[in-house]
Amino acid sequence: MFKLPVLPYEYESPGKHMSAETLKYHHDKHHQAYVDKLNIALESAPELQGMPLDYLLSTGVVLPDAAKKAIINNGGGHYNHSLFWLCISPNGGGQPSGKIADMIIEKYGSYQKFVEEFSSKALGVFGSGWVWLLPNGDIITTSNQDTPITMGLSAPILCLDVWEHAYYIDYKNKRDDFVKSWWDIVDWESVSSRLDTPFSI
Ligand code: MN3
Repeated sequence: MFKLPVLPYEYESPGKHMSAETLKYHHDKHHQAYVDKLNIALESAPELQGMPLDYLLSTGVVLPDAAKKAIINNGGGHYNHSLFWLCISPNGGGQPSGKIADMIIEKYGSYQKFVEEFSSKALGVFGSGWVWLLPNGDIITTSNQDTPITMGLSAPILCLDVWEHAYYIDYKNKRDDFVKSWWDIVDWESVSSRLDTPFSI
């Protein structure tokens, strides 16, 4: 049985960048629903129970047809949100330093250019989806709850949820305002740690 992870900060603490109301709905309702539906899907596939989520979403597993779509969608939802909560912190923001900063500057020239590129991809996602930073510095997007590991790519180190439920309460339809504000809560220490220890669940 998969479980909803506890947020590593208080609902109130990201403050004006992400309200407690948004976090409560997003974590307690949306994320919880993915966990619940994933567990229900696995009831019909007992041979997969107890397997790590990374494995269920990887290219190395053949999922039974009856449960495949539900596992990809809800397992992806659980994986993506679990990483998303770790990417932000009330003490976040500012510029990255160390290895992660070197990687970004080597690939994009400057932190600012990287932010522009990532933000522009975030605004370019049509409908619901995600933006990802991979350990090699590539920025990619996915639709719905698709996740890079299902595409055979490395575990992502940073992600941004651009589903409307991630920002509508605080920013209404203004995804660009949400993305701009989100940089002020990105936890670069956490992002950097995933260069050494890939995210796994
Ligand atoms: Mn979401």
